[in-house]
Amino acid sequence: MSEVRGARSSRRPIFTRIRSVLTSTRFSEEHLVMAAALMATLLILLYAFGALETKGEVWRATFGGPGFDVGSSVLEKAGGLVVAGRTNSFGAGEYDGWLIATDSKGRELWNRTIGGPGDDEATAIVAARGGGYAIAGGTGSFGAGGSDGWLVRTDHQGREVWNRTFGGPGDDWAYSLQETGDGYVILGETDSFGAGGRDLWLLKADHQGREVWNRTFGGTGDDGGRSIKRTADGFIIAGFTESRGAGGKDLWLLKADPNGSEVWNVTFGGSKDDIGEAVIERAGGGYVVAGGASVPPEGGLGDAWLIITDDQGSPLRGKIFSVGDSGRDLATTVAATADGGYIVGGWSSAGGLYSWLLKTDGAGEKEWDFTIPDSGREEGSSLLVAEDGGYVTCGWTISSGNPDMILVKVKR
Ligand SMILES: [Ca+2]
Ligand SMILES: [Ca+2]
Ligand SMILES: [Ca+2]
Repeated sequence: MSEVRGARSSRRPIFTRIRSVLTSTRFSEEHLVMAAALMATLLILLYAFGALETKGEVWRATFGGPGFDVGSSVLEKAGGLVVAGRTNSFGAGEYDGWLIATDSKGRELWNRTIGGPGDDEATAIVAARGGGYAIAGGTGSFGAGGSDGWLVRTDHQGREVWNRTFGGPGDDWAYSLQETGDGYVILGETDSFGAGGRDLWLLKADHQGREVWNRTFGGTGDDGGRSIKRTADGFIIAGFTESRGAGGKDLWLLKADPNGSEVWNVTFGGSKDDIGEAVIERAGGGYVVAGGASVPPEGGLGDAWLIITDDQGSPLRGKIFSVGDSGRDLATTVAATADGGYIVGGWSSAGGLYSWLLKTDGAGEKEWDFTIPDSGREEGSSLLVAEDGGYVTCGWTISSGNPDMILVKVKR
């Protein structure tokens, strides 16, 4: 690992300029009443036009160099944030996994690259038992050939404690990670093992990263896992399957017991491609799945999809959302909010390629959505609900002319 300098951070004070103009003006006493009236009028106008009610950025921070730098997963820790992703601006060659710790306003505290000469990426980060972090991803630098699934344990400063690769001669990759109390479970896809094509891949490791078991799920088509959450009775998994369902890829929801054995699985979708990107357990039972639905007649991934199921995976609600009328939209992450609703993160290609937040109530009905200017995200990229109730998303921005990693805090 090596430390990288030169990352940039910027903030966008939306109302700061208004405030500075008002406070820098020298009011005479007789103008104070007029000024107060003006300010009251301004506040009324702001309110009338919804400005005070509008979602907006609290801050944004960008990190990167001349190459492509992107954030995939963000974690809140005491007094700050840690984001995991990848960079080909810094490190040991091609892409490297990239960890950046910031304070609570996105100002960098430290950063580390992880990897070798090949393509390496950190896709998920969790707090490790005993302090520090565990990072899952993929490595093309180390392992058994092609790419391998990758689990890296670091201390609280992001310094590597150990790393393990998992896989065979084909391309294997991890996308999601959970701490299980007695180790880790990682989810991804494997081209080395299973029933043919890619298979959904579930792997349990102990606290030293040594494999305990691994399971593959799928048939002769391409099947993959994107998101896993630990539940009281095992794991809930979202991904896609081409081997079963209604045709093309279907969104795939699987329930596994603590040993990784299947309890049930269900598919959602039509004849075109549908995908599950994220899943959470629902308060009171059942699950909430976010992903993409193909919408005829265009085919392919079309609109963002939110599905609420009971505890057996039977759908209670399915809602399809889009930004504008055209373009492709995808939900890549979902989290529960304190008011019993959900916050969904995704991207939209309507009018460019934008990162997008959608807030729903507990029934999945839209309350508001917010497009984050000059900010994109990739499949699987996460968001977090901060302790103060705001939202932090990660992804990339091309504001500097080439893609840099971005963290954006959006007010609740
Ligand atoms: Ca590398
Ligand atoms: Ca491999
Ligand atoms: Ca398969």
